[in-house]
Amino acid sequence: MSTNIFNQAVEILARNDQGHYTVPTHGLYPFQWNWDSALSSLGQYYVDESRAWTEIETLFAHQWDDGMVPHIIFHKDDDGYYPGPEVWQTNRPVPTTGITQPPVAGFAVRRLLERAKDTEMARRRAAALLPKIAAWHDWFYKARDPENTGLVAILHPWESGRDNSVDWDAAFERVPTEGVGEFQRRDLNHTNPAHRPTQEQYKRYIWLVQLFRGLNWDYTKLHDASPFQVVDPGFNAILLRSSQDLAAMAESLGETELAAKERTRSDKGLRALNDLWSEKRQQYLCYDRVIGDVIDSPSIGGLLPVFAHIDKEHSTAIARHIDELGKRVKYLVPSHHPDDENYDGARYWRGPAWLIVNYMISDGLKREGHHDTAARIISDSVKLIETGGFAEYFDPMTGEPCGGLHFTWTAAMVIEFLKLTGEVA
Ligand code: 9WN
Repeated sequence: MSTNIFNQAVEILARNDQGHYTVPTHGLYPFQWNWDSALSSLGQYYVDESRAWTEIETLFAHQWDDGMVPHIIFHKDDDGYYPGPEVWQTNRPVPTTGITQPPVAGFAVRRLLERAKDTEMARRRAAALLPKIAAWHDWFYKARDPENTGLVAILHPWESGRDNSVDWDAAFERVPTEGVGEFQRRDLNHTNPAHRPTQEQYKRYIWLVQLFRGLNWDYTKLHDASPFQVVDPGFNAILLRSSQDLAAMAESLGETELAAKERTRSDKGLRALNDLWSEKRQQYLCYDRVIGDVIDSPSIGGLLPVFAHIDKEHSTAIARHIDELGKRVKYLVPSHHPDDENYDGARYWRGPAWLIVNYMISDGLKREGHHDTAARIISDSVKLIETGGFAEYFDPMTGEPCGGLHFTWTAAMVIEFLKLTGEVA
């Protein structure tokens, strides 16, 4: 069974491979996405080590001069996706969007480096990526933390990677819809509308793009101009983990100054993250920077920090929290708490389980010694695939496959899980 699943996953990676980058799935997402590529490289490694590095190198070949690494790279024309390059108008040689996505590349590169069979090649390629990842991290602090708090804000829900999370609902109310002309969504041609964001949310997504476009994508202006500035603990934890991993790599490659800078940043960020801990919810919460208040929404964004090196007390509480969730759902980890009135088990980031998030959470739990909780997450993830195929996300109660099919990062995570558990040698 496991070998069969493994082979299917390898086939999906091949099916979505465009030579130097991979599409998340054909039709629904016909371009290169930022955190999809970083995480997918971990699965590609087992098929072709050199190809895994290429995936990340292609992403960084489109880094902006200011250090930002865009969320989508539009390598080829394709009118199957909206909003395309004509909406973003970022004026790049190869068009890209003008916002970013969770910076998981530092983590992925370290993992590739540590696993390397061809160590000479890996050290050379990691050394070339190091300053680029560092420049991206620098960009975050100058563009998204102007008051030097230690934590960065996202300015668009698409940056979080958790596009329609309940976390953004209240802050999103402040984003107007006036002036957004007619547009035609393409996602609904490929998937069930009940699994996707609503039309109202799409109007607001586009309004923000229009605002930023009007500011010529100048990072010095975007933060303060945006009516949506949210500090997402999950997003920050990914950045902090990447900083920690970048520091470790920098040290092993003799870049001591860079290592020290990334460590200092990560220590400060971890301290600041503590202020987002909720005793009531036993998890971290988002913070709305515009109104200066926490957002009391029990989503997976508040459990994901276990991926960074948070303190023992909080990682233990998160493990307990996930054990409790495990009694409520058939398949861990729901992206939103099932007891919350806004939970919706099939709608994208408002309830469904996602394998990439499962992977990051289980990685953190294992490191902190919560092996049973991690094992349950991994075994649920593999079961979801066995029954539902390689879907984009899954209903955590029923296991119903939702969103797009033949999904690259789902396949990559399955390869990771089967290798990590030793189910496939
Ligand atoms: C917008 C590609 C991406 C993921 C995101 C996921 C979804 C895009 C969309 O698909 O977002 O970026 O159009 O819905 O939410 O996490 O990177 O797989």
